[in-house]
Amino acid sequence: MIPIRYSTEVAEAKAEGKPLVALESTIITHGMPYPQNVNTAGEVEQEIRDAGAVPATMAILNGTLHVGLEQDELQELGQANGVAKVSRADMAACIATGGTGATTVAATMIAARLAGIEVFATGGIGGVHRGAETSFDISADLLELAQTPVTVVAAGAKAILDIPKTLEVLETQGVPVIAYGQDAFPAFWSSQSDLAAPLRMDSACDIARAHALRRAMELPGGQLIANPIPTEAEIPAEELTPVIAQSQAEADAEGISGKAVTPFLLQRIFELTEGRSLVANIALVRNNARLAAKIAQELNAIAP
Ligand code: PSU
Ligand code: MN
Repeated sequence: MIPIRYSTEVAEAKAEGKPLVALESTIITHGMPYPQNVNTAGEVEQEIRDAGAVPATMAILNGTLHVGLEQDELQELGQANGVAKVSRADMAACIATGGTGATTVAATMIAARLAGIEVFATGGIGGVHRGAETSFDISADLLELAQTPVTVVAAGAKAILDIPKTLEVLETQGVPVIAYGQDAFPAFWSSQSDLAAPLRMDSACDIARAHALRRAMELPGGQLIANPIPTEAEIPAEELTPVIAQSQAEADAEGISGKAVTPFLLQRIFELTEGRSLVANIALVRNNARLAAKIAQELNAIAP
């Protein structure tokens, strides 16, 4: 009924019961420029294989939900112009109308659930935007975490978001927010923020056990694992604060709204830092892929 297609690699892994890690595609089409987007996607997939799991990059291509992309499909998606950014609201519509779309965190979680994949690695999640008290801009990613049972590994939240409000919404929605290996909630380009994470775990095994326990307790929703960027790849907050403020001011001045906000800010920050933001972004996504692969392996070792 759902037009779904598994890549050769993912189909084999499923048949053999190997651990799988889901990956999103909006980071490819709307989060990074070409060709770094395609190169990074390939490197992230390889990190997962090297760590003993199998990557499944999600996307909708011509009305079919793809779980795992073949090399040529990834290349094509990474170079295409005008690909839709697809979240929970528009996923079924995109498939129904034969469209092509890149999946956000929310849509990737839905695709992962359909494919029986419980662990997902990305860079940063969407959250509560600054000024949300007037714009009402709160990412659908947060509500997805409250209802779809996938453990998402991200590097915390970007300072383009209102981090305290993002944590408040996650708390209200009953989403476990777990910092990996430290007390502080990491802030994407910086390993530390001023805020303590609500929970802390120091091993992939504990994260997998908590995931399995939530499943056994029939609690809806997933877990957010906040994995700090490796310190050698950090960008000092002082450097980014004015860049973020300028990007946000431009977005406001140009009346950018809805799903265009996050891609606009990411692109401006990339330009204003002359690509430094991208180097850090690549390092943290790879780091998240490695942790997600470990969690997927641990989860596989726990009886269902
Ligand atoms: N944050 C990032 N990089 C990204 C995104 C968010 O640091 O690439 C992407 C993800 O796909 C995320 C989406 O799910 O943007 C959130 O968009 P919105 O804020 O419109 O919900
Ligand atoms: Mn939004």
